[in-house]
Amino acid sequence: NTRSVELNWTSYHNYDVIYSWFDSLAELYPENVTTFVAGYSYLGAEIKGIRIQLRENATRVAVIDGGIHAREWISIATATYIANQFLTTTNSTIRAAAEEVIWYILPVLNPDGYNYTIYVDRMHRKNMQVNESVDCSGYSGGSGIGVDLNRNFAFYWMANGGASSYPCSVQYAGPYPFSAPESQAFRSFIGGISENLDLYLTLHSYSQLILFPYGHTTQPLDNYYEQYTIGRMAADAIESNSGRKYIVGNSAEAIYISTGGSDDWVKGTFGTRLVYTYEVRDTGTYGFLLPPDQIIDTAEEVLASIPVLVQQLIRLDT
Ligand code: PAY
Ligand code: ZN
Repeated sequence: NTRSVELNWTSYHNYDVIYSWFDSLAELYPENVTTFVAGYSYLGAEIKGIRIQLRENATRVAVIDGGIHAREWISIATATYIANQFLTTTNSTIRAAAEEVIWYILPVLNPDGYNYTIYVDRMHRKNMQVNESVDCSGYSGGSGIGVDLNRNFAFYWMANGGASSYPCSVQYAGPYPFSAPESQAFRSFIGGISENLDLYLTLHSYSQLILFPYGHTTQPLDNYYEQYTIGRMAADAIESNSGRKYIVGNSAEAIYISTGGSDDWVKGTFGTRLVYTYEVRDTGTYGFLLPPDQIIDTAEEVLASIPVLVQQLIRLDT
């Protein structure tokens, strides 16, 4: 019998601690929680997730991920906070939403990069893949290490800008789509559950935005209006929770043109009805270095928007 591990949200934790906590949850809630490994990182770390099903007859499936970018620590802490709340909340609205859906939560899609930001270079964004030898000294736009996983997905890969073929760039898209083991792991994981996938929520920081596909064009997607309206409702729920304003729009117009993101790939490949990229706190005061005393408030505001997304999914179905 392993010792039970508890997590807190007053500091940031490395993936070993998070994964041990997952194991404890699976022991504590054997009826509702299982862990799974989506695949392995470049350096061989597990990309581990937790599956939460509170009601036996739940059929809708949702994925929440975080940490695709190494330095965006708050996305990881928010994902674990949400998992914990789904299991322990006394708020009936949150509980009801949690029960409607089978949740797959993968807080650390880029474990190697996350460790590197904890122990070596706090501002690293990419994974830790070794690129073809190229001298990045004297280049201020990034380091030679790694691929930007959010440019490595096979949907309009490197097609319309906002991604780079230069290995030193922070937005290096990799030599070909799915060249990174982490994006491959995500592909095979999603491939296995895509059939009933209704909601994909990918957490990033920072800017306080609720983005939806696509990143390669400002041209509205098929259900633009639906995604926009529901995104707007989610932003309203956030604002009533904390007073924070989140701007809603498709990626290309609300932030910038980009290609090869996980959101666009999920939408473009599987047609998943609701796909959102949340850029959580803040708007630049601390940026990626969001102090740990803001973890709970940030995670709470994100959590407050989840019942809205679930209720709208149900409405669309009926
Ligand atoms: O879905 O359009 C999208 C992705 C947008 C994000 C990206 O570049 O991948 C936006 C950035 C991010 O979270 O990585 C925003 C931050 C502030 C950045 O590094 O530019
Ligand atoms: Zn990001």
